[in-house]
Amino acid sequence: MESPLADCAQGGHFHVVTPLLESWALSQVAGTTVFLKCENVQPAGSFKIRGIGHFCQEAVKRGCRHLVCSSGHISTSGTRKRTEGGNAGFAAAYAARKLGIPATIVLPEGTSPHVVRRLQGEGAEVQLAGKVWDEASLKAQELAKRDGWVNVPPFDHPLIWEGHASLVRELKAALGTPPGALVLAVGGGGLLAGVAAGLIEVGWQHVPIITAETQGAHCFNAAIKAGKLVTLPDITSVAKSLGAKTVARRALECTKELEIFSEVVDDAQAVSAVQKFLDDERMLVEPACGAALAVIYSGLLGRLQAEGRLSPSLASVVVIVCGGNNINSQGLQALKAQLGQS
Ligand code: PLV
Repeated sequence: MESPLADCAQGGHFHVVTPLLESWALSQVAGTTVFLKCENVQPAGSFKIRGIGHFCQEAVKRGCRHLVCSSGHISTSGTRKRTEGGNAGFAAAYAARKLGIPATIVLPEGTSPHVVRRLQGEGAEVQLAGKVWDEASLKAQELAKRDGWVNVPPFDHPLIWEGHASLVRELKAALGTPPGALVLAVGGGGLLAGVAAGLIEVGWQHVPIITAETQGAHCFNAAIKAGKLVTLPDITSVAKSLGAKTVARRALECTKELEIFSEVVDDAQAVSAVQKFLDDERMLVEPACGAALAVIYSGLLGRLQAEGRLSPSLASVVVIVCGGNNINSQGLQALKAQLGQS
């Protein structure tokens, strides 16, 4: 059997080509054919492995011997605070195992033992540092000063975008002709920057992108409105995986090169979309992904069409089902209870 490194040297990658499924239920709601790009079935649970896998492979080619990633978000449920593992951390741990090198994932103190065990199960060493992610991130940066150690950025790096761009190449291979619009969630803007790069690469730069954020994690929308980068004071949304306080500069630049409609939904719409999607498609995703699905379920697509901003007759709409690890049936019930939906 070939080693993962040999595989990597031959240009192999760690993500899988994901299914593009037509959704009858979402098509009914949208009044147009909706395709789901199912990133929820990627190794490590989300689209993140595309960019992070690529970044880690390139880092190793350039001499990296140890990967470091700070990941994890504090979430509050009632009076209880707990830390969820960031999807970037899961992807980095997975990539490191495939590359056969060690990974250290730095998480804030108070991270649930479940998350620690899962990352350790991927073979990663887990260090707990600081009370919040920013402090864990400082620790990771300090560790990355060691010889041969490299810090894995969750979204703000050209190699991350290059990796995410593979998603658009797959869309082109599966669809042939361009869709009428693409829907995706924005946290730090890495997915957006990668999809934009992919669209430009395959000559589909005229395809409009509808970006979805939740109120309280809306740093991209805030930046568009201000015409410059904005740092949110705090992340108050339950969609913690969208919880970057400042979007990547490149994401804001994309608005000048492509047609982008930035939408903000509230937590209730994102969580309700998660529940509807579970019932309609039998797939459970994080509220971060629910934000994108809410563009269809909450009628925002129809509104953009009614306002004449999007064509009333779209060829099809592709929703990027970004996935996410921080959800299970109990977690969904807790979110619904928190938002008065149960
Ligand atoms: N989540 C990253 C960064 O958080 C993380 O470490 O969890 N959907 C899901 C399921 C995600 O995990 C993320 C990113 C996004 C969407 C947004 O992607 P981005 O950051 O590239 O815009 C802050």
